[in-house]
Amino acid sequence: MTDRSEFVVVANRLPVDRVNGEDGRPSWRRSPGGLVTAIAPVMRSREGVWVGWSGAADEELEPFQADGMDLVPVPLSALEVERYYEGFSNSTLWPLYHDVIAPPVYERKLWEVYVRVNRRFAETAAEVAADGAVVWVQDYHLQLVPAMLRELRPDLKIGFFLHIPFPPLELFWQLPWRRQIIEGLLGADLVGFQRPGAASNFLRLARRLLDGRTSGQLAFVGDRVVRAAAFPISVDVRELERLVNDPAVRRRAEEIRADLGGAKILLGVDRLDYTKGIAQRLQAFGELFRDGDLKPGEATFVQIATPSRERVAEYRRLRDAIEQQVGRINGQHSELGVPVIHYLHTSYSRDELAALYLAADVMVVTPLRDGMNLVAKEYVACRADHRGALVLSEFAGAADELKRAYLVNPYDINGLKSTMLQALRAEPAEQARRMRQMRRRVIEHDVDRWAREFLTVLEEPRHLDPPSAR
Ligand code: GDG
Repeated sequence: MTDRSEFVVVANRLPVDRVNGEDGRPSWRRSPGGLVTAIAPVMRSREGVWVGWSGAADEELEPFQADGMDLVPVPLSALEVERYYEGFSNSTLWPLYHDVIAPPVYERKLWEVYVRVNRRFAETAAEVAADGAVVWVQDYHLQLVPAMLRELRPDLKIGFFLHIPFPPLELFWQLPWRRQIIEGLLGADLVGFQRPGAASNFLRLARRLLDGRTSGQLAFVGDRVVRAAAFPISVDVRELERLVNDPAVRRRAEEIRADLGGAKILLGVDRLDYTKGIAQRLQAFGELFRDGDLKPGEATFVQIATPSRERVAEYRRLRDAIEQQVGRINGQHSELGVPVIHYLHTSYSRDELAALYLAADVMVVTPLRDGMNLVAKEYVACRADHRGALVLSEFAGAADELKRAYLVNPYDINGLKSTMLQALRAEPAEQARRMRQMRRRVIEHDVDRWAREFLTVLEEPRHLDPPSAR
């Protein structure tokens, strides 16, 4: 692959995972997940390339093709993985952007490597982009790329999308490198967020830090205009409907129900992350047994906790705490052969997840802060039968759209308890009424639409004057 491309995606990870074939030779398989599904058709129609890291440290790979996509690997050394990825991205930015639920680490040596790695991504993107190409940069790992890339290639149209929340000024102000991050993002023509509040937080910071002017969604930076707006991400509804229509998946859902002995099933599916509110929901569930509202065998909680960022200390502590909590609750309330919580620290196939969604009476999604939360939307997309209930945190971006969920404040344990009971005891007609409305929203606003809307706004010709000139 030598040609430069009209459409470039830049993300921390390439959209493929390495798999070892039966002959022991490695090959690549497309990673599951909405982002790749949404962007793959655009990649194909525009002959796009994807710039990202392969996932293995100290590996130099030539550009390659996989699943019909042109991929350009960016190498990272083991030290860079530690300081840029586990360090600045996941120990500084992730907790800071999620309401400082865990204390962010501010260390200069992490920042220095974040800058160095962002520059490498920007340089690679600059090499592969054709004249006037559209470049779409993804997420918090790469917030300096837009400005670095603009410096190298002023001809490009640059979009940036942040998948996680963007904090209010009062929190963002802690960051020793706050100005550099805002300047980095303002290198884009369009900065997309999950929620309108995040876009406002960003515009307020741009005004305050750079003495800039803003008007509505626009920030005026020198002779440039930058737009900041919300583009709530969504799921691939068609793929999920295909999964739940598969007879094998339906049989599996029945099998799960039978294995759990006819108990009502509450389900949690999360990366094991301190932002997801797993401890709060388990505490509330345990107390329902303590109070005598539920009996073992009547209801059971299935918590899938997908292993995540296990080299970051905060995540190891979280795992220990959750596992201790599950042990305590089961120890106190289970009966022989009838555990009240089924805790599974592993990752499952999409088919198994779909079967679990189908089997669950109540889906419990209680993050303390979440950019969007796709699990909530996946559950809704899977319930074409209009059964099941969704308990959803007000602090997930998805709450803006899924207004007919049973909305909760996950910090309010009594509120969580009563809402989980209410959802468990809802009449089928009430479940159907709520589910129908939520489904309408998710079906109309799927992940294709998310990508299309972002790119349409990014590419629309603009004749905008600063507000003073109007
Ligand atoms: C970030 C933001 C935003 C989970 N376990 C397994 C598995 N999953 C899949 C789910 C879902 C995805 O992973 C998780 O997405 P979420 O949105 O729930 O959360 P984050 O990972 O934190 O994602 C978030 C998102 O980016 C997109 O912008 O919504 O707010 O934090 O699709 O189904 N998939 C498989 N096996 C598992 O065990 N195959």
